[in-house]
Amino acid sequence: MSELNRHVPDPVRDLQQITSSDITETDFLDLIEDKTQPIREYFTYYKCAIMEIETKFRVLNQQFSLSGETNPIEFIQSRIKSYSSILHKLEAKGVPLTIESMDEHLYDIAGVRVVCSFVDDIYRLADTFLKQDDITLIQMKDYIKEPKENGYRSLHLIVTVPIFLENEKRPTKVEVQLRTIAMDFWASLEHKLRYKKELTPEKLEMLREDMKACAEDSARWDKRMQEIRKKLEK
Ligand code: 0O2
Repeated sequence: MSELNRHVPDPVRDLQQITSSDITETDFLDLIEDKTQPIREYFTYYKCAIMEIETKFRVLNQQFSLSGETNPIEFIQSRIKSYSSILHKLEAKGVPLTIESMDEHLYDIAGVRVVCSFVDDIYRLADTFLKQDDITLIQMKDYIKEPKENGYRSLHLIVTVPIFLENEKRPTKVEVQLRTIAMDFWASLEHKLRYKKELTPEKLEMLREDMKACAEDSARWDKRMQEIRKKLEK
């Protein structure tokens, strides 16, 4: 059994242990606590990194409004990747299913999504954020300038941010996704489509085409709204 699996809650395995020995409820809870401790430790680092990144964007949002502009950020959403998504991604990458491998190979365990009204604000925020001297850019994917084949658009930044622990300064990876409200609306609908397993291939293909057309329409809307704002500012 892999290292990661050993640390991940596994009700079947734990049930087997309970039925094969006289284990009390307290022992059972201790067992769960003990087995999941190493991965929970990593998850705590990722949660701290999310807090750091969220604060940076909240500060930028406030600062932009000082110069008489409206706040560029509509909302921020953050999440830690689920155990099962981590396992699937490690398997898909063909790398060891260990906690160390997870920390090395997966860049999106901590995810922060910053949603703005206008495309220009996305680039301005990203630019200012990346200039901060404690942020290191590992990778940038600009799916706004070059959308995915299905129409997906967003700006993805993989960065490290240091988190300050009791005896250690620990650079921690976070994936930041910046997108407009329209891009976010599209992505959440497309995400639902991915899990519609009961659809026939023909229906699925039709919906994919529809989604692609929607992505193009909404990109045009984003552009027009941006132009209207520019005129209003003038
Ligand atoms: P979830 O549920 O958000 O965690 P890499 O991470 O670089 O090894 P990947 O997945 O190709 O490989 O990276 P990419 O393209 O930067 O995508 C990372 C994340 O962007 C995805 O995470 C989604 O959140 C989002 N994303 C990318 N493409 C699409 C898309 O076509 N549709 C939607 N709705 N979201 C997309 P996860 O791990 O797939 O999912």
